[in-house]
Parts: sequence; C-alpha cells; structure tokens
Amino acid sequence: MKSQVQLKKIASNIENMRIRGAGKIARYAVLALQTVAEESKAKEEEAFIQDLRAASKRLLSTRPTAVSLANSIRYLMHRVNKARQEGASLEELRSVAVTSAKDFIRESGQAVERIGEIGSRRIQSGDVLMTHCQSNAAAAVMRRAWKDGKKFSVFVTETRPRFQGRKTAALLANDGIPVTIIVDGAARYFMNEVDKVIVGADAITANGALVNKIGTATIASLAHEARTQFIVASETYKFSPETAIGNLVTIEERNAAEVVPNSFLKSYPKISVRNPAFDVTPPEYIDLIVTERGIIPPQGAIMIIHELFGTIQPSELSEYQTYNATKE
Ligand code: RUB
Repeated sequence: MKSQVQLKKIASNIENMRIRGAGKIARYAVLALQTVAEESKAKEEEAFIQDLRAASKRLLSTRPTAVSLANSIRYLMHRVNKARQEGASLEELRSVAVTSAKDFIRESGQAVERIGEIGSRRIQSGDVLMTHCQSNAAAAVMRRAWKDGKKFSVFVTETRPRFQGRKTAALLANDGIPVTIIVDGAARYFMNEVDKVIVGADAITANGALVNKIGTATIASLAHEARTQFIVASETYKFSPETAIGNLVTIEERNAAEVVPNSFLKSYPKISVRNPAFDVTPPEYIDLIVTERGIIPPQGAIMIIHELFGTIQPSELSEYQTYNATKE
C-alpha cells in the first residue's frame, strides 16, 4: 500500500535525520497521516481512526524530544475525533483528516514567515549575531532582516556531532549575509563581540525553558555572563502542554557512532560515549521568545499553553486535547 510505504519512509527519514528540525518533522508527520487517510482501506469509521492511530504511534516513536511532532498529530487527530463524535461518515472523516493535514502544513509555513517578520524587528544594522544548529525559524528572522536592508554578520557554531551549522552557514551565505563558522567550543572566545544570540526551539516548556540542540544551554549561559541578548524563535506548536502538569520533555540520546567512529569504540571497548541530542536552557537565560503570535518573555509560555490547550488534565493529554485557539 502506497500510504504504508510513505509512512515507513517518512518515519525512518525522521529517525535517520534526513528530515530534521522540529518544524519540518511536524509538517512531514501530518503529511504521512494525510497519505494514510487518503489510502486507508478501512470499511468503517472506527477502523479508519485505528489506522490513523497506528500511524501516529509509529511517527511518535521517531524523535521523542520534538514536541512539534506530538502537537501536529494532536492537531489532526483532535479534529478527526471531534468529527467522529459529531457523527461524521467514513468519507467525511477522511476529508477532515486530509484538510487538517493541509491546514497544519499551511499554518506552520505561515507561522515561520510571521516569526521572521516579527523577529527581524529586533535586529539592527551593525549587529553581530551568533546562532547554533539549524533552525528555519531562527533563519527566517535573520533572512528577513537582511532582506529588509539591515546589515549584520553571524557567527555560526558548527554544531557537533552532526554539523547542522554548516547548513545554516550555507543558507545565510546564499542570501549574501556575512557568516563565520566557529567550533562549538569557541563560543566564549567570541561572545564579547556578539550583540544577540538567536536560536530555534525543539520544545518550550510551561516555565519558559528552552529545549534545543545540545550546546544551546552552554551558549545561553555564556550570553548571560556577557550580558548578550538571547533570543529564541519558536512556533507555538513547539510549546509543550505536558510540562504544564509536571511532565518533563524526554531528551533523545543518539548513537555513539555519531560522536566517534565504530573502529575507535572497538579499539577501546572500555570507553563509553554519551550523545544527548538536546539540552535544556533555563528561562533565566532567555530574554525573549519570538512566536507567530508576538514576542513573549519566557514567563509568558504558560499563557500560550493555556490559550492553545485550555486547562490541562493528565487524562486529556491524548489526541483528544483541544487546540482552543486554532480557529475551530
Ligand atoms: C534541530 C534543532 C533546531 C530546532 C528548531 O535539531 O535543534 O534548532 O529543531 O528548528 P536536529 P526549526 O538537527 O537534531 O533535528 O526552527 O527548523 O523547527
């Protein structure tokens, strides 16, 4: 079945990071669900929903830290479940699923664009910026500011172990933005020259902490020490409702072979390697979070979560949880 092939392919490409970055992961996840909905051979409504649930389960297992993934699936499943409760037929459910996927992809693209627009107002000509990893949202801010005629330069950390910084550097350089790549460990060496650090988000917690690529928290503490502004660019579907009731965001640990070659590990079997993909930056180190709804201080994260998800009960943290504010 084409949809199964598509689901398998998208899920394994998220796992092996051919599809990466929290926003993109979310968009591909709903695209996979769209294909499953289009191709489902289910003969009745409940079986159709079960097909979507099974696909969601597979997608959710791919990258545990990306809250955007769970929220994008929730966005679609909430609408499908609501339609089912209202008595929708099989074909109506299919159409709700497909439309929801398309809506999410469109809204997500618009959110990144809007973040670029809003965030770019914080950038001034003459600024020296620093960024880490590769984030479409953070890049949107810098690219929009450059497009608007502001002149600035950017230090890009290479971002061990997967070197996503090279992708960011290439993207910005293609626009003509002056870019300097540095090793992650050189962040402090250059921090006193930097006016603003700008990064993306894998997740924002209820207390305004940022979960992002490993190394982000170190850079944030250096920025704090140097009194350099630390800006996060994040769509609101990266805000984690689970954290409002005390759950923690799971930090993904990846394969040791990303850090050292297997041959090294074989030669030194007693050496162990840890490879957490993300870390947590406390809200005290964050000056502002740029969302598509506007700029908030980290303390405002809980308000966004309440607007999006309402008051959260532990039993509601399933696909049924509502997205109050997303134009229902
Ligand atoms: C990517 C990363 C990015 C966020 C935000 O990690 O940490 O900063 O996902 O990206 P990985 P975006 O390479 O492990 O996926 O703004 O594009 O959603």
